Amino acid sequence: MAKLNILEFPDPRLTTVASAVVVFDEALKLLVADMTETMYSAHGIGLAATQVNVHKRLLVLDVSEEQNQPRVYINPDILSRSGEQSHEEGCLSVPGIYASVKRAENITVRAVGIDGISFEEQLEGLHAVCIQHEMDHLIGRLFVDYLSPLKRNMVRKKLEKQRKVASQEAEDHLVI
Ligand code: GNR
Ligand code: NI
Repeated sequence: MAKLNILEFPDPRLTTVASAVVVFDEALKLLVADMTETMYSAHGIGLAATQVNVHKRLLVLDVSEEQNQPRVYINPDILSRSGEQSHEEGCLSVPGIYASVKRAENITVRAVGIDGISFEEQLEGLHAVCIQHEMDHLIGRLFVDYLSPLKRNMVRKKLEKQRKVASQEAEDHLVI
């Protein structure tokens, strides 16, 4: 297995619209295994293929307490949505930034599993939030896109600053 590189905002590749998975082969299984490892290693509860620069409609998630229930959704579709919830969201592609986002409380999802078999699920709460967040990635949308342009610009500047500090620190370690 391998840990994959996660793209970060405002990388334009994160705005790519993913296309449907058509081939269910060993390479797809390997991608799912690598994405799952990458998600756990980054302490995320979900990861969309878009975030690792693979523009196919698939995502992995694990919203369990013990982080021992990985799930895969290939070619996911939301068949119905109802209710409303606001949750404080974060994103591995927007590190260190959190904002409340309003989403549907209940959704019915249809997707295909790694075995190529279609399934349907009713989800609520955090599981529903996470699927909606991941499915947004697959159409090139980030949670910061729900913020005002002003706030989004503040996010961009904060990330730029974080990266500058991190690279300066890396340089310091080289010199000393
Ligand atoms: O790890 C993550 N936590 C999270 C918290 C609230 C709402 C959504 C998420 S998903 C995020 C991982 C990620 O960036 N997935 O795309
Ligand atoms: Ni995300």
